[in-house]
This record gives sequence, structure tokens and C-alpha cells, in this order.
Amino acid sequence: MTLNNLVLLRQDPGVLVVQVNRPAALNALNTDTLRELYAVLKDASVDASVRVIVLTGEGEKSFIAGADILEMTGKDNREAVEFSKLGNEVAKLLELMPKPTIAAVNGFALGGGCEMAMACDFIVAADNAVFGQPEVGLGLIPGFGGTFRLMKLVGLARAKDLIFSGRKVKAPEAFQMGLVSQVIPAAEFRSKVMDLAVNVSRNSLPAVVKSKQLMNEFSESVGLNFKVDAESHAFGRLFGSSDQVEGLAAFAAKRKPQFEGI
Ligand code: CO8
Repeated sequence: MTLNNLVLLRQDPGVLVVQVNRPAALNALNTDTLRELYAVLKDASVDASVRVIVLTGEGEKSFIAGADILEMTGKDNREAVEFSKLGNEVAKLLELMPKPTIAAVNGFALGGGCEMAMACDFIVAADNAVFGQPEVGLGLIPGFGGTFRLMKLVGLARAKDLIFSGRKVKAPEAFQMGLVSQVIPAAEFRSKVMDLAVNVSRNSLPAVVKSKQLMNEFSESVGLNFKVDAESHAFGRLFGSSDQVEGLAAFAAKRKPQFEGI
């Protein structure tokens, strides 16, 4: 496929940094970006020179501020299912590929952004990072794996708290919940993340990959396809509902939504 620089790559020996590059939209994921992300990750998954993948966002403000709300606005049910499935394919690749994947969250990780981070093997966050699943405030549900990965990481009650309220949590609270494995001061974030990634890359790759595979299986990645399918279809069914239309229109108009759905 033609790459449009929606995803930037930087390769240090053994470490591939994959950087979502739509800073004007706070790195929100539209279809083209998801396709490009999938293509570069697929290549990296079989590239012998890549031993560790770091997923991050361009700029200082945002990792990924979610799926592109403006692009989602015109979608019908079928298109919404397809969009959710595309995001879920990227997330599945991050989770299952035979390479360690680290999410380096350098700012907003909201909605689909939090979901992409959770699909990585673990998350390190700058101390100014902000996490959340705000979909219900848009008349939506998480659609890139958040309905099952969040509860795996933080437990069922905390996942419900976050998804029902849509509230944003800062890096220290995300760390306390178990969503994030390390919080690093923003000023030294990039260099510390690279140190960490290089450290992982120097270990035996077959041993790291085998431990990844086992931990995934033991932590219920089994049944992943069923969960992904169920989520994508539930996500798609919300499209066309009065709350979904109102939620996305309110975001575009920069006003608060008025929900009436029952
Ligand atoms: N989609 C599209 N554009 C976005 C998004 C987004 N998710 N987030 C930010 N932007 C754009 C804004 O529209 C704005 O553009 P412009 O300058 O042209 O007006 C620009 O980025 C900067 O944003 P703000 O001016 O809003 O910046 P602030 O610093 O004031 O606020 C926030 C930052 C808090 C991150 C705010 O932008 C925000 O709330 N964004 C939306 C976050 C959100 O709700 N994300 C979840 C989206 S839904 C989702 O991810 C579902 C995943 C499953 C999808 C399944 C598909 C079918």
C-alpha cells in the first residue's frame, strides 16, 4: 500500500518506534491511519531487524485521542462495524504478534487511543498522560477492544467505573489501577522509553516471545476473536440511534450532547 506519512517510523538498532502522525487532530485514528498502522506493524512483525516495537504519538500533547469522531459521524451500521473491525485488527496484531510491543503514552490516550495502548504488551506513561474511555458521552461504546481489555487490566468494577462515567484519569491514578506499568517525567520520557526498549531488545527474543504467548494465553486471550466480533457488532448496532447521532454531532459542534435514548 502507499504510505502517506500518517505513521512515522524510526528505527534504532533492534527497536522500531511507530509514531502516529496526525498531531492537528491529536493523532485521532481515521481509516487511512489505521490501514497504514496495520501495514507497518505487519511488516515489522516479520522483520528480523525489529526486536521491540514502541507505539507512540507525534507531538507533546497526545498519544492517540481516539477514533476519528468526525470521520465516524457519517457512518451507517455496516460501515461502523467495518471501522471497528479494522481497529480491532490493528489491536489484535499488537497483542498477538511475535514481538514485544510497548505503548509509550505521551499525552491523551482516549477511547480508541486507550484501546490501542492496552493492546500493547504494557504501557509506560509520561506523567502528563491522560487515559479514558469517553465513548458513552458520544452515544457509543468502546470499539477497539476496550470492553474486554480494560477489565483484564484493572478489574471488572474499575473498568465499569471508567466506561460508565467516561471520566479521564491521569497517569498516577492509571498506574495505581494497574493500567500503566511505569510513570516517567515528561521531560525525560522519550529517552527513558528508549532505554527500556533497548533493554528488552537485548534479551533473548525467542524467550521474550514465548513468555508473551504464554501470558496471553493464560490471561484469556483465548476467545479473542469471539470478543472482537461481539464488540464490533454491538458498536455498529448503535449507529443510527438518536443518541449516537446526537453524540457525534455535539462533538463536531463543540457543544454538550442532549441524550434522549432509553
Ligand atoms: N476525532 C477527531 N478529531 C479530534 C479528536 C477525535 N477523537 N480528538 C481531537 N480532535 C481534534 C479536534 O476536533 C480539534 O480539531 P480542530 O482544531 O480542527 O477543531 C483538535 O483535534 C484539537 O482538539 P481540541 O481543540 O478539542 O483540544 P483540547 O486540548 O481542547 O481537548 C481533548 C483535547 C480533551 C482530547 C478533546 O479533543 C477531546 O475530547 N477529544 C475527543 C476524545 C474522545 O472522545 N475520544 C474517543 C473517540 S470515540 C472512540 O475512540 C471509539 C473507539 C472505537 C471506534 C470504533 C469505530 C466504529
